[in-house]
Amino acid sequence: MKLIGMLDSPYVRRVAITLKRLDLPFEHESLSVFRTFEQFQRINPVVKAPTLVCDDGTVLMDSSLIIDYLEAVAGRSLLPTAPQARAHDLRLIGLALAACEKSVQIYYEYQLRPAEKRHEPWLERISGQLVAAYEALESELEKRPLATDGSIDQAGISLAVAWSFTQLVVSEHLDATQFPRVKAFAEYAERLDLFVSTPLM
Ligand SMILES: N[C@@H](CCC(=O)N[C@@H](CS)C(=O)NCC(=O)O)C(=O)O
Repeated sequence: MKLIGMLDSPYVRRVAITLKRLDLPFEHESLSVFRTFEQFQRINPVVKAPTLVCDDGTVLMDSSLIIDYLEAVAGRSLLPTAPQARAHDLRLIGLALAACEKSVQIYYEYQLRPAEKRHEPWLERISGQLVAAYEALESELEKRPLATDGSIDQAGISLAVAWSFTQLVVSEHLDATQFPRVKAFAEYAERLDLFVSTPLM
């Protein structure tokens, strides 16, 4: 299998960490959706990171769909099977992915759109959504902390990857001190070998 995309994308990083967590061997081609657009396009005309090229040549995209496939290959899951526990973890993952999406949108507004074309109401809306996602994550961790015993599952991977990415690209859009549990968990995750060997930068 070959993973295409750069680790400064939280979606690529969650897939790379999941591949390692599931002990699946893979190659990694660190192509940029911007700087190496045409090279990326030759592999996946839609130019979405992450892209996974399966051993039979099938080209997959979207991190959650790729992770679904990886779990089928590995024959095990990083989600609980009991419905209530699964719903809890899926809620954390949904919030983390929303935080990634809002961070990317804010980042693109500043990096890609000319300043005179920026639409303030849209920026306010997505910044509010970003904060709302982390508020909900903080409240979930207050109710039920994630384990910090050396293990990590998909909810923890997605949450930590999202937080580190937000801190890297749009930290000025939220006050990190408002989310001490999210921050502490991400710091725990970033010290794990899985994360250290899959650096954001
Ligand atoms: N829902 C997708 C989001 C992937 C995504 O938006 N990736 C960005 C890079 S961080 C990308 O491909 N951007 C280029 C584009 O959308 O044209 C996932 O989970 O993989």
